Amino acid sequence: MNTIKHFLFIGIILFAVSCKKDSTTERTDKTTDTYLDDKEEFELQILNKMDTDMRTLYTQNQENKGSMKAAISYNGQLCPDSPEVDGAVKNSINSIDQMDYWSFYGIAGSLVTVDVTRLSCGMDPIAWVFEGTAATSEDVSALPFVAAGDDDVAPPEVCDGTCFAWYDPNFSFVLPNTGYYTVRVADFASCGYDPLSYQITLTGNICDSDGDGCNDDEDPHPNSIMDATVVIDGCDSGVDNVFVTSCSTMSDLIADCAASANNHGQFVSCVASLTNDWKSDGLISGKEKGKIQSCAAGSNIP
Ligand SMILES: [Ca+2]
Ligand SMILES: [Ca+2]
Repeated sequence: MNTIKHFLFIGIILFAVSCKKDSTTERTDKTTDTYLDDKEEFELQILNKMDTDMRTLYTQNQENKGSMKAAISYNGQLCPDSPEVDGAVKNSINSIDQMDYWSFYGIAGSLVTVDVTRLSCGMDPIAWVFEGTAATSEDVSALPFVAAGDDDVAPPEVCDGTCFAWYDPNFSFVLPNTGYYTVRVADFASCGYDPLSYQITLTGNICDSDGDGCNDDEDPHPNSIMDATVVIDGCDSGVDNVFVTSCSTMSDLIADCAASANNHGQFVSCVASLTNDWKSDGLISGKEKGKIQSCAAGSNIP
């Protein structure tokens, strides 16, 4: 960069810094992003805040498809209000395949907020959310784009006066479908050196969809049937539908019998096996066992 360009670049940064400091000095909550919903517009915002050299490098990296095909691994599943810290993310301008990946599970219609706070002051975090999970960085880019955030809230005060003053991501969106999502985190226009660390926190109805204390990725019934009593094909046994294990209710296990049975006899036999166990374990009385069996026998399952 020649001297004039250099001062022009610094001048633009200082101008940007002064504008931001005047407008926002505290962390603020935002509801749904509207202006960031469009992926291309978001990319444009990114490009616009780069100087020429950085933009050229970024574009070259984007065009280098080979570096986008790196196999990825997920750092873990994000759960609400449970901050996770990672320090492995690299400067993505120089190595665009060095991004961080997290997953979360959520149900359609949930409002989810992603907050990324830099712990290394030299970092400039940026985050994207895609629907689904994938095995390579290129495959992630091909997933449906959901939302992204970049310069949304001020970095921790301790970082004032260091490096660039680009802000940290804090953005909200509504989940279009029930299932797993990918959160991709990268460093962008940092002045720091690897590794750059950050804290990521998600809030919203994610991770433990049925609220039974078992995270979805370990819950054999992530959407447990929580009816007050055991109901089979409309027949209410009147027996309390309790958790048989920490993650599954009686009705969950009866539903499993319904799903796996090839004929009605198999279903009734499968339920009988369950109720025998529950009676032995003292969960139900002999009379209650009879009520559940009666409902199973009278059902049209399968
Ligand atoms: Ca659960
Ligand atoms: Ca469950």
